[in-house]
Amino acid sequence: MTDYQALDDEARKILRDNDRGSYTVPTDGLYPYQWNWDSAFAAMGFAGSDPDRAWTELETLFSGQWQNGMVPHILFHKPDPGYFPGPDVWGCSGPIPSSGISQPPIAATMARKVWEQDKGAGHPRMSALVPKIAAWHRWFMQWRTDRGAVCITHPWEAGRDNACDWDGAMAAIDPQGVGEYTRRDTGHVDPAMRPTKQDYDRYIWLVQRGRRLEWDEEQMARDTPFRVADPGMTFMLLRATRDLRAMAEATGFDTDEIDAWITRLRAGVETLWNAELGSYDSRDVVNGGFAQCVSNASFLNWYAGIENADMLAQLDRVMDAVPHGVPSYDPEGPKFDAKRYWRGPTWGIVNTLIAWGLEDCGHAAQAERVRRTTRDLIAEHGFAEYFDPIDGSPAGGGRFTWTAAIWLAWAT
Ligand code: 9WN
Repeated sequence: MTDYQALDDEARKILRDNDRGSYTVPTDGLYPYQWNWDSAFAAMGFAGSDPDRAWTELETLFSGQWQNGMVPHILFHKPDPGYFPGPDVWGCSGPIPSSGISQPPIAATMARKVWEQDKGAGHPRMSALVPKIAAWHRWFMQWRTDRGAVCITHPWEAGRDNACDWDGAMAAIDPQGVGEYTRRDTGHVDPAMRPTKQDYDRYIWLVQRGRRLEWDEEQMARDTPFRVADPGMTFMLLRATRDLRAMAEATGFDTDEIDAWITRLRAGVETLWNAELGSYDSRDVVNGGFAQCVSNASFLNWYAGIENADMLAQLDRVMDAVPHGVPSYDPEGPKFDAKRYWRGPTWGIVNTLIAWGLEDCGHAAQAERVRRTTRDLIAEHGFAEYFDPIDGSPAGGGRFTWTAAIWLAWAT
């Protein structure tokens, strides 16, 4: 018999242990800083028991916002030798030492969830966040869209680091001159679960390029080998912009510009439909080709309020193919790897977003299937970063903030 009470207690303890006062780290050791979308999940995890702490999490995230509106993917609040690349490699000059790229924009969605649970005392805190979130979304619309679809300029920006989606664009990078460096991630977890050296050389090469161009968006966009329109980012920004609109309306913030973003993003989604594959897919903006990948991000269409019968059939297919879905890459695809990070494993956080979308669109049975499989994975294997979709074994870092957060806010 599963002891749900003990698991709830453990989830709360993980959040407490990873709490650094005004922000949480994803997990002790492997990820010692504040990550953008991890933090948004953490806020959701705190909301049920401590809305004040949930708001603080989001406020700390936005305290690192750059003047151009960008909210960095990592805030390096305190130096820590346990992670590479650190602030010295990024060479950024925002209000808090940070990385020079962003991450999946789910903060508006989570802020709305916190506000819904804390409408009274939370109202002024939500109001204060709205213009900051709007500035971030404006930055995405100005610098990260192609025909309305949201592009990434680095695999880390998508939050799905080594997804097969980027293989073509990554192959176009010649990482010559990247030099010697020492990875830290493979000292914390099994290298078979992490991106390869080929991937890392290119990750670092892209960081070095951004730094050389002083993170100037206009210059970085010129002649870049890596610019990929991502269904995950597009669906997440579309959903988040709708959530931003709801909060803006409640505070008297102008909604005209937000409406125009929604229209553009909605059009962008259409450019990501790969008819040959029968799925939403990533599109290489540099050479125009699709990646030919059904990933877990392909299934975020409902989360963005978009119905699609073909995707429903795809979802049934991939969930039937493995016992512990939703796999991050098609288990019947040629590149499937059950252990390697975003090339096959199941990620509870993405499952959460997929299931919310299914539920909102009236697909209760599918939503429940995704919830149950995620709940059982965590109950049986603990609060891991992600899971092997075939045998369910835990992978990556343990005692993970976002896995604890989804457990408390959604999975049970
Ligand atoms: C690089 C913190 C982050 C997540 C990402 C996940 C992983 C970092 C890394 O960990 O990325 O940003 O070093 O592997 O892919 O989604 O936000 O949990």
